[in-house]
Amino acid sequence: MLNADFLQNLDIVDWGYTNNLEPLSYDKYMAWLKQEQHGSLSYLEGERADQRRNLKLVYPECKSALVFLFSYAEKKYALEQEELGHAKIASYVTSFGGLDYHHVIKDHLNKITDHLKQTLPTLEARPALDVLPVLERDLALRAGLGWFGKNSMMIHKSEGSFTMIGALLLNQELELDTSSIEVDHCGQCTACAEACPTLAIDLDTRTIKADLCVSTYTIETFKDAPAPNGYAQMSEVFGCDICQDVCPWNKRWLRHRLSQGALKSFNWSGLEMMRDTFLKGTMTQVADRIKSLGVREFKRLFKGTALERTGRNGLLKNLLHKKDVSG
Ligand code: B12
Ligand code: SF4
Ligand code: SF4
Repeated sequence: MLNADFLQNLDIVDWGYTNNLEPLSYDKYMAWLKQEQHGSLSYLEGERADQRRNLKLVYPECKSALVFLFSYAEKKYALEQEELGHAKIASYVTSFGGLDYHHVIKDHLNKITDHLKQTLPTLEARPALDVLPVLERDLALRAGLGWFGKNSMMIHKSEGSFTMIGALLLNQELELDTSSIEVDHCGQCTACAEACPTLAIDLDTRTIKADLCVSTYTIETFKDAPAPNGYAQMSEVFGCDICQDVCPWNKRWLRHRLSQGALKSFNWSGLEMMRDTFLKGTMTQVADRIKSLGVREFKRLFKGTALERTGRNGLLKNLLHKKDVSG
């Protein structure tokens, strides 16, 4: 139905199928909201929280789902081999040819739908990728693709956690085996919580306190607001990968990958502007470059990239809270 070469060309490293429309962790999600751990992320509350209870509340015809893991580990580690400046941006931003991953993965999901329709002409599929009120990590769990790490990431045993989850909600069941649920492989490890500079990880519930997370502050907070304690000393200016960088399951991926030969060199095509603005020089130099761009100019230069979300002013806000940015 889905051949390996076709999927590999779309950077899909694994996929799974489930006909279980209800999350296994919905009660944990609701408890998290009740304790107000979602902080300023109000789009996770209310009606959109109710809808997460069952895929039918998002797509009434839904009978099953295919879930795909899109890996960006190779590109992430290839970039780390390059000579870079002081400021860091989350690796997913630079891993999809400079484009916002939503556009790229949605395109891939549409290609998969077209492919499936060749043998299943009555199939209807709705892509789920961040925007629909779906607990995507839980959906990946039900499709057998990994477990919830203590940093709350969906971790795949051989692919690690540098993956994006994309799903197709389907109007019919497929003749496919449903996968068994992956067991927890974190064991006694607590490396992610120890490494998180803002103490955002709650090891007991395997969730994060969203307002303490640098990812929230740098990607989801657009106006000036107090930065989480510890942020000023960090290099991160857009997103954060620290709790994944230290994870033994990602280190294991890298060890295994390097045992097969050198990483492909990083392809800068489409990323030149991002490199020259953000990934060279000191933090102050980066801030100065952003200051010199007007809001419209920034929008034009970074159109279609993940950086569009915060825009010029949001990024400048992130930079001006850095200890080593002068002026
Ligand atoms: C809101 C959001 C955020 C928020 C809140 C993050 C969070 N941890 O909740 C912020 C802005 C901080 C954020 C940051 C990031 N995000 Co985000 N985010 C989302 C979004 C839109 C919703 C997540 C959500 O529902 N959170 C609610 C909380 C309660 O859920 P949870 O943390 O997963 O907690 C679950 C576990 O605790 C679990 N659980 C705990 N114990 C147990 C025990 C058992 C037995 C079981 C079954 C479950 C379980 O139950 C909870 C409920 O499901 C999803 C897309 C989507 N629609 O799902 C992407 C998503 C989670 N984000 C993603 C990514 C890549 C990131 C970043 C890495 C980006 C970056 N580099 O900065 C960081 C990672 C930070 C982190 N450690 O989580 C990916 C994760 C891919 C993966 N492999 O896991 C997703 C799935 C987007 C996608 N389509 O790929 N994100
Ligand atoms: S993404 Fe960064 S700030 Fe957020 S929990 Fe992980 S290490 Fe902490
Ligand atoms: S760092 Fe350790 S505890 Fe955290 S997610 Fe990875 S294996 Fe689990």
